[in-house]
Amino acid sequence: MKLLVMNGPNINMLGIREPGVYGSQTYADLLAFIQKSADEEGVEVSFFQSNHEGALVDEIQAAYGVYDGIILNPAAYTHTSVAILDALKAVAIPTVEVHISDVKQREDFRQISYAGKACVKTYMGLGFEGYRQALLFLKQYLTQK
Ligand code: CA2
Repeated sequence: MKLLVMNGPNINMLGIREPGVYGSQTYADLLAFIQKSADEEGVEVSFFQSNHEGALVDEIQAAYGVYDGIILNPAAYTHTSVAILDALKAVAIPTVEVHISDVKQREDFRQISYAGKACVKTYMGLGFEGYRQALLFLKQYLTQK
């Protein structure tokens, strides 16, 4: 089982600012955490992070026929990007949306998720643990399919 873990803009800055919202661990710590979870579950993972909407769309398209599932934190593009939503619909790869913070408790402009409309599940407000929950969910979801 091959999963692609995608993160959007500024997630590479984790641990550098706003520790009150996103924690004090870095993006490298996040990758190490997910890799450890994947190894424990016998799942193959690849990682992709970009600050560019089109690059994220390109990567979703390139995932077609390669990955069984996607774990996606589109970051700020969650709330703006119909292009990412359309790409997810085009490839129809089971995708789980993850947010480190609890976006439901935050500003009005974070209350819409376009990408989430194409996702089979969403985890938010669990910190890094949300990515592990997404991995566990996809493993079960793809095994049952
Ligand atoms: O909670 C999440 O995971 C978010 O996707 C994070 C996005 C935000 O726009 C979404 O509404 C919720 C922002 C990621 C920015 O990450 C930073 C990291 C360090 C310092 C500042 C921002």
